[in-house]
Amino acid sequence: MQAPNPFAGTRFLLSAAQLTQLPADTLPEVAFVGRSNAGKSSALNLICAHKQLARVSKTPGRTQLINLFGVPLERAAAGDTPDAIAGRLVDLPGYGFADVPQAVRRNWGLLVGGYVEKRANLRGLIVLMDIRHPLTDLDWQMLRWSGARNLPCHVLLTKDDKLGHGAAQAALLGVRAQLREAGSAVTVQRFSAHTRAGADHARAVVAGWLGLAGVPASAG
Ligand SMILES: Nc1nc2c(ncn2[C@@H]2O[C@H](COP(=O)(O)OP(=O)(O)OP(=O)(O)O)[C@@H](O)[C@H]2O)c(=O)[nH]1
Ligand SMILES: [Mg+2]
Repeated sequence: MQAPNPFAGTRFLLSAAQLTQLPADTLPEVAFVGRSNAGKSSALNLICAHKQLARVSKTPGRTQLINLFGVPLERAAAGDTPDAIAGRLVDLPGYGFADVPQAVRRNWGLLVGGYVEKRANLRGLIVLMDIRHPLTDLDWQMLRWSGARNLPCHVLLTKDDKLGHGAAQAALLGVRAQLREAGSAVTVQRFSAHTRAGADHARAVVAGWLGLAGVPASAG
């Protein structure tokens, strides 16, 4: 029998346009970040097995909000408070889209940079990159921000279904080699929200970081 998905029942909590609007930093958080259109929302939805949890967009980069989702506490632990949450998943605004005013770019840097560098309860960062266009300048920037505070970081190479197996595997090895060369300890996997390839592993990494029951903390 398949183990129950620890993210079942995850629900939308709130959107924050500024860091001051974030809830108190008492619960563990895992954030999803990446180039706009990389597949962040699709990955979040697949991990939570909830098709419409995070909005999948046709027009990339329009919203500059931090969206937070609550992962429910296991029923046994929640006891009399069935709405209690164990941690949060955080969908950060995407980067790298063309045609946005300088002010929007600056705001993105303040919002996402501030969150990734300073959020005390952030346990790990999932960085999503289209497997056909990995490691852009802003991807490296994200990896530097997380590296600067020794934050665990795991890369999902998304839209794996767009490449044949050989090309996808070559892309994976190429990204791993570049990270190794840069002295980075970041882990990488292939992922597809369409075929669900890599979903179980990604879920285990996130669950491990959040300390959810039954998942080894070192997953990944
Ligand atoms: N083929 C394929 N398409 C995907 C996959 N994941 C996402 N997409 C498509 O890519 C587009 C963007 O997906 P989103 O999940 O909205 O990406 P996002 O990173 O959240 O985008 P923004 O929130 O705008 O930054 C949508 O049209 C998705 O259907 C995948 O694994 N395979
Ligand atoms: Mg999105």
